[in-house]
Amino acid sequence: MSDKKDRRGRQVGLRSGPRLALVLGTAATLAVGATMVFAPTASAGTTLGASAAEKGRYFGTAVAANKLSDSTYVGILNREFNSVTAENEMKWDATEPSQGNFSYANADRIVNHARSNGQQVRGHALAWHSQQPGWAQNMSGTALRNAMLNHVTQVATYYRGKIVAWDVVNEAFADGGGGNRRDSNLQRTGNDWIEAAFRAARAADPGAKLCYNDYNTDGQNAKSNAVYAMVQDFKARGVPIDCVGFQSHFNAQSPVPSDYQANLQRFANLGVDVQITELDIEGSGTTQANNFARVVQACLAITRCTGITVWGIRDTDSWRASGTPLLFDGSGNKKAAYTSTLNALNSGGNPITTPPTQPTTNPPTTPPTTTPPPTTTPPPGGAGCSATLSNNAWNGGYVTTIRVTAGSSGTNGWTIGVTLPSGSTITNAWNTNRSGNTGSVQFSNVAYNGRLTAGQVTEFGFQGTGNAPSGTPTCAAS
Ligand code: 9MR
Repeated sequence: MSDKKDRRGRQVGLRSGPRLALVLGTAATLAVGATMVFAPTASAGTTLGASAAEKGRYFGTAVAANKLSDSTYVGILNREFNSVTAENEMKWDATEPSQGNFSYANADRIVNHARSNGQQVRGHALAWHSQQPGWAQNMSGTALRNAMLNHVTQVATYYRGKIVAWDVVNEAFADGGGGNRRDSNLQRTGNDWIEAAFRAARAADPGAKLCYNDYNTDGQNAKSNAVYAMVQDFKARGVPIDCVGFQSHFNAQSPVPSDYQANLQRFANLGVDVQITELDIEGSGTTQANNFARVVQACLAITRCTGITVWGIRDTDSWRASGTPLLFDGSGNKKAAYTSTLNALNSGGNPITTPPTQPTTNPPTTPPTTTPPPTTTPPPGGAGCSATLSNNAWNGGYVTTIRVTAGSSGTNGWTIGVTLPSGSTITNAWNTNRSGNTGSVQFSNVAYNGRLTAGQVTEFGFQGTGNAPSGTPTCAAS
């Protein structure tokens, strides 16, 4: 084994192997399995990875395989980060495009790049309702359960020894006040599908930390309470779970919660690691910089917060580029948010000059997914678009998710019409521009989700009081 470290404090000559353990440095963090140990070096304090390493943590980014030929992108990636997550390349649709045929080329490009640069790898994501291959979307019951377990087993086995932590299950809880599981084909195979996935992952790669990962669980709310209860139950019953990922996609409607640190701490107190897994914060300037610093400070204040991953490198690499939510601008220059993040990592915290406001409700942040068209429902004929709605309702309120599907000509933009029942009022909406909040309400696309290719799908949502809407929304494409 080599104990050589490069000038950024990263282990080089890293050997893989499920049970290999390295212990180096005074601030060593030990992860059994694909072991990565961070120790302070002379250059700590000048890059995100080195500064995090000095605190015994990692600082990572999501990486897209098709950007590994972009020299600006790769320059920043290699200089600043000591952990990577494949943004899409390890998802089910990417790794098992037809049943039983596994395809790892793009994921391997990321893993190999990371390993040759001494960066650790987070695995994302083994079992998820979204980005399933068409063949899995078509399945149900025992056949789907077995296919999912086989997928978990095969992928976790293939990468055994190379992944420090896996997002075994992603986004399995519904938004809104009910604290319910999200309805999905996987959920319909039985409530125990999550623990079955964790057990399969543990058997396949006993050295990887196994995480549950979700969004809108960053503060204490009905959804995070439900995840908390699941983790508590898993720990009590010996279901293998080691960590909880908090995606931390923040914007004006969903700011860094005032109880962010306290919420992460309560999970850590259950005996799991916590990780900030997909951090991005829309905004600019001082406000954005202060929010990034707050997140870093929260993690550093929690002994079991083992690291932070930002969801992309430059603003232009982001899944929501128009919100400029990352640490580098489109040219690769460091933003104020970069400096505040680095300073917070080095000092354990910057003063917060602009405390974020806390909304009265904690709005969900359903990601605007642009998934491939399900093979079960062919795209509607002709130009135009179609929409369906689904609700998560409770006594006095609801969250509605609208799924927009482009017709055969695709869309440059779309407008959806929904009629609310009498007494119903929308209090908040996301991933859409809204006009009106009672009666007949119109929603149109925002910058990042208007352009859809034929059959492509995107989702937006809103929260309201009173009764949830029903029926089929109207959809007009431009
Ligand atoms: O950033 C990813 C984007 O490129 C994909 O189109 C999208 C498809 O679902 O997934 C994005 O990543 C998501 C992550 O896998 C899970 N949490 C929400 C992220 C942002 O949507």
